[in-house]
Amino acid sequence: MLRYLTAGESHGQALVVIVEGLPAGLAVTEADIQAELGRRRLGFGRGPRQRFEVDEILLLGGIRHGRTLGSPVAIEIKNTEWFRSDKWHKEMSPAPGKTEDPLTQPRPGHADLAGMQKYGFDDARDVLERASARETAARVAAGALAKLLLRTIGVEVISHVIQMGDARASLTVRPTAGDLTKVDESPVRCFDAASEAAMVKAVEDAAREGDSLGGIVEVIAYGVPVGLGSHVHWDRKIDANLAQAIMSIQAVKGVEIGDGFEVAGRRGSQAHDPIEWDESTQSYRRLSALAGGTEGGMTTGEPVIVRAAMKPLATLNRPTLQTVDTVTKESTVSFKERTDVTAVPAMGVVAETMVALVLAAEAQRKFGGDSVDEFTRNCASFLGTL
Ligand code: EPS
Repeated sequence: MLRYLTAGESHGQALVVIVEGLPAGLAVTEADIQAELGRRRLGFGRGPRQRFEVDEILLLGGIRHGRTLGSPVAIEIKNTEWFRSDKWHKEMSPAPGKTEDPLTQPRPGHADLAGMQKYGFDDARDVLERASARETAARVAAGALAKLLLRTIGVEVISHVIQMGDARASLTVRPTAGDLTKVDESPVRCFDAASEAAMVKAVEDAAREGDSLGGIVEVIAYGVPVGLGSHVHWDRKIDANLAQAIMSIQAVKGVEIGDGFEVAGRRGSQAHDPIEWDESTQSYRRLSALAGGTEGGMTTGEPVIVRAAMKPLATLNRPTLQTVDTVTKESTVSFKERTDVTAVPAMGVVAETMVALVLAAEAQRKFGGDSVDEFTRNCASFLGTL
């Protein structure tokens, strides 16, 4: 099974990810991974750090002459911040010592206070450095490999922003795999051009007031073969695994598969995707996409559609959130840090990553194979039996 571990703190020296279980023979270049990391830095509303963070990577193992070896792939992503100032060398030094500037006004909505209590820390930085969404850079590097593997069986995973604050896009037309460049060119990664201006304005308004914004992203995976995941056991259901993966993204508080929340209010006769036999392709197809391409915990062969709702960031440029100083126990407002107004466009790229990692793991579980050739052959052979 494909598995991966990330390590590293936001202002530490680097992030590291190890991806184990990839087949041998997958063509990978540094540029493939860089491209995905660059996409994660996209989006109007990010803070100053994104302008200097370059996500410089080092391929440490598992790849030789542009091909995976079947051994664990290890990737290091340097944190530009560490190399820019002495402050972080001191603050994040692994050597014994103590900070002169502990953060003791935990932000409501962040991991700060619960983490301080759970781990016995008196400095919120001991928690927030790892809770930070900087960690998603390491996941995106892993996701780049998952996307390359999925591409060998014709799967493409894309995303677009469908809501920014209260500005919502029309969902009448969905981007296809070929539209990803157009989505990425939008300052808010929105495919619906008519809604883009309202989204940009929502970000500008929040920025002016020192506030932050959440939103909703939709991920669509095209070309997913029928039969990934299973109905036979709770922890093998693909929709459950997608939900867990998406919910693990920092600040995501809601997950929807297809139109899951909308169909809850409909009658059964109006809530399911009718099935039809398509003579031209000699295959079944669904006439709508309410179920988001999954039924009974398995992919149906239709596009997989997952939505992720992100809460507004808990760090504000003009702090107004009530909290308590953990030393004096006096009421105060949470500490001020340099921050993004919104990270919803970037979260879309991270959500693609998480969907790709789940689908790649399940595809490997179904089709197996120690080499990419064996993996693709097994997939084609299965599809040929349908
Ligand atoms: C983050 C806060 C900001 C973001 C960071 C995630 O960092 P800083 O506090 O250093 O300005 O820029 O995201 C990234 C560095 C990144 O690469 O996505 C947070 O608190 O989660």
